[in-house]
Amino acid sequence: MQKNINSAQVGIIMGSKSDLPIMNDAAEILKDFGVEFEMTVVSAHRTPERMFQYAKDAAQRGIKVIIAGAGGAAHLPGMVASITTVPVIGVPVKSSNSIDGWDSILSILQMPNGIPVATVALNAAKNAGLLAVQILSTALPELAEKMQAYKDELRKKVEESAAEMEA
Ligand code: RP5
Repeated sequence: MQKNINSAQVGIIMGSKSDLPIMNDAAEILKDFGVEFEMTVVSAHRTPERMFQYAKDAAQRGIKVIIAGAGGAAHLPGMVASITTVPVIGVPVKSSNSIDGWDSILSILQMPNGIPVATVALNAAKNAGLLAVQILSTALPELAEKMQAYKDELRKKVEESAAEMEA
């Protein structure tokens, strides 16, 4: 699934290989939902030309959603969003160069008007994967059904916990 670049619906990119342990959570969700994706390293600061090219080509390669993770001075999601019309979900990573995570969060969250990035919680690549599935499912009823089943499962688990606690 990950290697089939041509049919990938979601592009997962990250500023460094060191982000992979966090970003893998997005990949796992996409695998669970059967969504084709690609995954690679694109650094805004260390490979700006690569970042530009990735963002420039994404739409015409068929990418529908980009999930971009970075830590510290996390400029990757915002810069990619400035270049492409593809929606970008930003994952702030608490990386080795992050002071406490807030730098990553605010670098991704505080975008200027006109260039939105859908920012998830710190290290919340799982939610980024789920949000990507939800975006795609607006045009894919089968995927929407799977998402409904996922939510039903969450509800059941909470109801079970409540019943246990109340017993
Ligand atoms: C960011 O710097 C990357 O996204 C990563 O979160 C952080 C540290 O990168 P490495 O020094 O581990 O390559 O650009």
